[in-house]
Order: sequence, then structure tokens, then C-alpha cells
Amino acid sequence: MPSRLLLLAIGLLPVGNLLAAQADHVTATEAWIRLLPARLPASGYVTLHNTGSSAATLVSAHSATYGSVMLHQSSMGSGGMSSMNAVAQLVIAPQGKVTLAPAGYHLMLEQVSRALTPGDSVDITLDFADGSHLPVHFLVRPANATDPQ
Ligand SMILES: [Cu+2]
Repeated sequence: MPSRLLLLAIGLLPVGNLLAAQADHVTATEAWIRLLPARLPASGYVTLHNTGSSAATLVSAHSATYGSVMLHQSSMGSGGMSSMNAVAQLVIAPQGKVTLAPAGYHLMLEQVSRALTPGDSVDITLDFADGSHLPVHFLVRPANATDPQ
């Protein structure tokens, strides 16, 4: 029973702002998808700004356009090889921002459900730790795109 009480207490910890959901104080800019040819997975990039006074924690994302959306981080290994790891969560500090960009954090987008071409818009919903959601429009850009739009 004590362990159950402890779990309950941990669940109640994010009490920084009881009224505003985390998604309510996060804004998204520079949201775009790098489209790769054939059936290679695409990558989603976005800058998330936390305008609130408490942290917002991104835990997952989902989309009607992609059967699988995962939070990943690219990193350069000691041998100079780039690799990707799954990221369990991304904390956006109060008044801070987190950038998902090439060679860093990204949304790994797989199992596309429709044909996409550059210029299309794709809706991806970001899921936060408190269960709130932020729908974001991502602009589809070609494989050789590198700069934020
Ligand atoms: Cu990835």
C-alpha cells in the first residue's frame, strides 16, 4: 500500500499550473517534413516555444497521415557514424524552446497513408505528459531542403 501511495504522489507532482494544460502554452513554428523518395521514412521538424510558467513535456505524437510517429534523436557516434535513438520525452522549460531540426531531435514518420508531394500540408498532433494535445500543420518539403522555411 505505501508504494501505491508513492505512485499517487508522483502522479500529482506536475502541479505548476493547475488551470492551463501543457499544450495551451506551447506554440509551434517552422514545422516541416523532409520528404524522402520511395518508402524511406520522412522526418518532421518543428520549433516548440513554451510561453507558460511551468514546463511542458512532449511524450509522443500521432498523425492520420502516418501509421507510426516516433520521437528520435540523431547523434554522431565516436566513429563518425550518425545514429538515431528513441527519445522517451522532451521537456520544454518555462519560457524556453526546443528545436527539432536536422541532425538533432526529429519526428520519425513511417507508414505513410497517402501520396505526398512538396507543398502539401500534414497535420501531426503533439501529445504532452498531462494528456493535452497540440495539433500542428507541417509543410512538406523536398528531400534536399535544409533550412527552416
Ligand atoms: Cu529517426
